Order: sequence, then structure tokens, then C-alpha cells
Amino acid sequence: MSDYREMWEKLGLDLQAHDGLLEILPPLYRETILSQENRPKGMEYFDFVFSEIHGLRVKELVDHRAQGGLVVGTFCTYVPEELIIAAGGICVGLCAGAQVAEEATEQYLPRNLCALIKSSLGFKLAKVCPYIESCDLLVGETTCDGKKKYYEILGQFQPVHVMELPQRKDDVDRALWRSEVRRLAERLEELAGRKIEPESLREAIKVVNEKRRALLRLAELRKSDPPVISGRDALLINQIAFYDDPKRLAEKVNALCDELEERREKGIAIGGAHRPRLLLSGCPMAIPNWKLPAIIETSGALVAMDEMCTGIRYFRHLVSEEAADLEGMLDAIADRYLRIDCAVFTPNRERIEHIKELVGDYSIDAVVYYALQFCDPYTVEAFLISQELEKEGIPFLYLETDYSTEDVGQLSTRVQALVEMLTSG
Ligand code: BJ8
Repeated sequence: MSDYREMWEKLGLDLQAHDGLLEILPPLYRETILSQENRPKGMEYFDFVFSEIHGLRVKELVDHRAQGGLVVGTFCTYVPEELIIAAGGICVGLCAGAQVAEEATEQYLPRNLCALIKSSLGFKLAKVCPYIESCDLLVGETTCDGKKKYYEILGQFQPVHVMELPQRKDDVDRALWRSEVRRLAERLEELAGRKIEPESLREAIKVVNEKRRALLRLAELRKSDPPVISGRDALLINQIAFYDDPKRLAEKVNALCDELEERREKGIAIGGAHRPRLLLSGCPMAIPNWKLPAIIETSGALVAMDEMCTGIRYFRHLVSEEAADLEGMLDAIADRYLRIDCAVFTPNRERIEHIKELVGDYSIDAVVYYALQFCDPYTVEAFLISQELEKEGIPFLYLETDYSTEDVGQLSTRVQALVEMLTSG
């Protein structure tokens, strides 16, 4: 990584603070990810990508910009990646999963705000994220109140475009969202100094769909019992999918799936945790937030599926490839993204139905609900979900946490009690 110092310096990083961050990541990765037994060989690519998290991929972004291309940062799965690619851009997910520069952050944001938003500003203020510093534009969205107000502050540091996301899915909301998709396309065209042509958008739709198909194939393999991949490894892949090159990622995920299919046929399971099979549901887990999956999988259970934006919500729906012209493609994009069932929507019946479906499809023994403290949409929606699961007799464990490690002991005790209850019955 030392070869990249000049690049980091040019990006304006605080090298000393950045060194500090890079010292923390490898031991955490070793302890949480590499320590797992009998991992598939195909995970080596993802280990490599992670080891180069602030190196090779950032260099690709820098080179892309040097050739006149755009780099656009996003914070939410509602932002259509297809438009960014069609405008000649690279899309990078910027959600952050670690506590950074807390004191400085609290000069701008209240203490009682979700860890994800505070972490995002912390990385910016501490100048330790080469991704955000590589961006020509940041695209926000009016999802939760904390995020939409945060973008006003972030706009003091870098150009931010905010998409207005409706919170219902009626015709009037669809029309608004469709116009927001068009408005983003225009902003990107202006920035890129070129039109989004139908052919480039058609190609971008295919590329992103291929990424989703590969991730769906992997998700399908997670139905295997005994399991062929751990929840931690699957989460890592989903996290990397937010910033790696989409074509390369699809290729590597497909190669891993070939190996997993072979392992399944030969009856080779991953080491360690087998049962019970848990569904993790709730807020997204950005890199390097592996706290809860690690607790679960070292407590004798398996995260069999993740109902979250760093899980199946990210790739569940494809964009229709049927449209004949640009307007039709924009319609298809708007429709696909509005199908996402984030808790910011009301009502949000689709999410409840999807959770029940996943419980059946993945032979789930219990749902573990992961809520970030002060996240209103997910903490409040938990009630309706638990109520519904109770009716179906599915155990439900609600865990509220943040990015600190202070509550690891307490969380472990609660997860272990659940595992004991499920295995003793
Ligand atoms: S589509 S989940 S990525 S909004 S955890 S910042 S909701 S207070 S992240 Fe999200 Fe898009 Fe929805 Fe997905 Fe606010 Fe909650 Fe914090 Fe959150």
C-alpha cells in the first residue's frame, strides 16, 4: 500500500490519520474474515480486493478521471447506477461502517443520529476516504430525515445532487420519481459534457443486471444446507459489489458460484457454524461493519440470508431490458428502483411479505433484526415485522446497536441465548 502515498496525498488525504485507519483494518479482517475455516478458494479475489481497498481500485478511479471519465459517489441503493455508467462514469458506494473523528463530527451533527450518517461525515472530516475525495459528484436522496438534512451539510464540502424520493408508491409518486430519474440523467450529462445515448444506457442496464444476476446466483446457493458459504463472506462480497468494477465483480462472483456448486455436489460444507439458520434483517452494514454477523457465526449459528441493502435488497430486482428507446429505458429504471422496499416507505407491506418469503425459502429458524440506534424508519418498522412473525411462530430477536464495540458482550449474550433456545428445542 505504501506505493500509493503520492496518490493519496494528491487526493488531499491526511496521511497520518489515514495510516492510522489502515493499521486497524488488516487485524480486524484477519480476525473476522480470514479466521474462518475451509473458505472457498474463490474468496481469494475478494480478500485481494479488500487488501487493496485504498489502493488499486482507487487508482482505477484516478486513472478513469485522468482520461476524462466521471466518478460519482452514492449513499443509497435508490440511486440508479445505470445512469452513471451510461454517462461514462464509475459509481462508488460511500456508506461507511466505522466510527471516525467522532468529536469533529459532533461539531456538525447531533450525537443522537445514526452511526452510518455520522461515520460518513467522519470520514470526510478526517480526510481518510480516498473514494469520496475521488468523486466529481455525490448523489444523495431524500430517504430518512437524517440523511436528507446531512446532505445540506455535505454540500458545503463537495457538489451534491439530491434526488427526491417519494415515500409512497402511488401514481403521483411514480411520476415524481420518474422526473427525478430524468433530472439526474440531465445533471450527469451536464457534468460529463455528453448526452446519454440509448445504446450506452442499454449496455449499462445489461452490465448492472449481470452483476445482479451473479449476486442472485450466489444468494440461491445460500439456500444449501449444510451451507457452502458463510454469511460473513457473502456480506463481504455484497459490500465489495458497491465499489468494484461491475463486470469484473460479476465474473468473479460467477466463478465463485461454479466452485460452490461443485462443493455442494461433493458435500463440502464450510467449517464452523451450520445451524440454526438466521435471517439478518434491517439497516445496511457498510465495510468494515461485520460486528453482528461475526457474533452470530461464532455463536454456533449461520447468517443464511440478509434482508438489507448490503444483502438481497440491493440486487433482488432487475431492470427490464425490453425497452425500445431512451424514454422507455428511463421508465424501466424508475420502475425498478421504486420497487425497493426500504423502511422509509409507508405503507411498506412488500418488505413484510418479502421477509416471510425469505424465511420459507432459506429454511430460516429465526429472524435477527439489526437496527442502528436513532434510525427511525427501521426501529419503528420493527414492530410490524415482529408482530407478523409472531403470528407465524417465527422467533424474532431485536438488536439495537451502533458502530462501537462496547456492546459486543451484551449482543453476544443475547445471540447465544437465541441459539441455545433454537438448538435445545
Ligand atoms: S434504501 S436502507 S441505503 S435509505 S440507517 S441513514 S435509514 S437513519 S441507510 Fe438506507 Fe437507502 Fe433505505 Fe437502503 Fe437513515 Fe436509518 Fe441511518 Fe439509513
